Amino acid sequence: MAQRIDVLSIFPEYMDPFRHALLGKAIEQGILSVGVHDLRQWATDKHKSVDDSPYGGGPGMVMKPEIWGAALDDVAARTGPAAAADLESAQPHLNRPRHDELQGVERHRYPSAPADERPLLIVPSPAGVPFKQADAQRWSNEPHLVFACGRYEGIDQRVIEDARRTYRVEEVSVGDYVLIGGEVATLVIAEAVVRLIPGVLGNRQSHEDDSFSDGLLEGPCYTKPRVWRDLEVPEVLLSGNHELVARWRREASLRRTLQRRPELLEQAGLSQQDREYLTTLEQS
Ligand code: 6GU
Repeated sequence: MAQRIDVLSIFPEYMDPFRHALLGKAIEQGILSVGVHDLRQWATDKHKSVDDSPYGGGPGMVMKPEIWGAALDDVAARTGPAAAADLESAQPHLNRPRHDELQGVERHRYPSAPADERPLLIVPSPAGVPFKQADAQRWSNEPHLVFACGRYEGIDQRVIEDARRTYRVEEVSVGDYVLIGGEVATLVIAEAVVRLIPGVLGNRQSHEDDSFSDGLLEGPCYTKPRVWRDLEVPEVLLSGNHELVARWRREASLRRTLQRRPELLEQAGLSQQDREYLTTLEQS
């Protein structure tokens, strides 16, 4: 099933990265189709205004509900301006050799079948729930994702309420800081999701080893040369002993997670051996 992403934004040119690299390749391969739509196409007054002052007063502007309502209706139905041509990849990648293709590695879908036929509307907002790798995994199975990029102080909340009639809706934040609008957050989320769609990255192992997939941060990695500017690659990685290498990597992961994100250790699935190793670290 080819998956589809639509994006609504007053700055559609922000979505140009979709046309490049992995995202562009997914489009090229027919794995993904993307529609980017200028919200102003649904503005009705002569200045094509999309915002107004907030009820209750205060600084900033709020995005108007009528425009968002009409735009979201059209995107769900692929009618009106939302029926326009899809985004095209910036470069033809189709017949290039892939450095990430592994022979004999089966394609994998993350489990979860949406029983609900409504598309999923994602509303990036600093006031949303934190976006996590588990969300990326769930959403990589969705046939149709729609991103609503707000600017100014936000979108009139009734738009989100009303959209639940047509969409399932999730409001998410990409971190504890404030961006000018939802566009860059949309790129972040879309990249995290699309790389998990089967066939977009060459092999499954490469995302099962990702930071967060097992609840821990990934440790450091090395390549040739063995010595570079007097700095040596850790000896164990040259040993050819897969079991020792795996244990070293696990410990490097645990060390880094303890140092940088200790709160992750509470949720990670740790073995008795992991716990003993952490105890030795905490004692030194
Ligand atoms: Cl999703 N949007 C905006 N505007 N700011 C953010 C964010 C999203 N996540 C963190 N900061």
